[in-house]
Amino acid sequence: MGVINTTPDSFSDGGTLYQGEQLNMDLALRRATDMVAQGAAVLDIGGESTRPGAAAITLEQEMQRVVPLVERISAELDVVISVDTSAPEVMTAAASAGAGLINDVRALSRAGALQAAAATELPVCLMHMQGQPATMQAAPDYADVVGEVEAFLLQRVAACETQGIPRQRLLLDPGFGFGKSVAHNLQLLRALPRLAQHGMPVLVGLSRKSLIGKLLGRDVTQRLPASLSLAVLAAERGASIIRTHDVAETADAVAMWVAMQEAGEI
Ligand code: 7PJ
Repeated sequence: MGVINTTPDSFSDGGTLYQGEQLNMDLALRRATDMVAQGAAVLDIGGESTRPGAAAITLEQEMQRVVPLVERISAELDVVISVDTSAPEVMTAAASAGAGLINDVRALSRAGALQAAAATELPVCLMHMQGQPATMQAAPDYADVVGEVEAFLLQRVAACETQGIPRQRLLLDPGFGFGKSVAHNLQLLRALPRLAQHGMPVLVGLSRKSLIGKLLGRDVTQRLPASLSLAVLAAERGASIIRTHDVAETADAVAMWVAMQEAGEI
């Protein structure tokens, strides 16, 4: 899953698709085309920056950033389009514009989100977050991080099923970096097999995240090698979808692991 950020202030690739105040659609489409050529099966389009301390955006801004780009990519490329949103209105509009997956870092917790997602009949990725983006990294706190993340996700699965979204249509994501210390992130990575055992595909986003900065002292521009290592570790532990800013490199890294796996079956 390649990340296309339409936010001017993303921590990882902030504003690179902007010309002044305006999202450049041609640049965004070129980025999308490159990612598909490099092996992305899914593109994740987001309009809300959830980095710690990011400015809140209005629904209108999010709609304007996301929906026209979904429409354009869906018209021009053969790829599943994921929409990274918590807003029910954006889910509905993006589905009409051609989105194939809803990716909600708030796990359909906003008022109306369960209903809107159900009505689209699209698959949904449910992610765990402790707290709110502005403050979530201040003091992440768990008695049992793995148990609590798992229990939260299963409770959201039950809420989806009640609303008519079957679990065959759900993906789970522990939400690396979303209200997690370095130790919490590492414990969750170790425990991915436990999350995967529920039968729903596991999606992980570790690309360029701050745990790498904290562990290795790397600036955000120097986190590719560690991101690739984390991608392979996650794949090995059962992740089905790797969310990444660096599609070509991640595809190669995971392909080596796949080749090794397949050699065992020859
Ligand atoms: C994630 C996400 C993640 C899912 C972001 C960033 C921050 N969606 N959206 N999982 N992270 N499902 O790109 O580092 O980890 S935004």
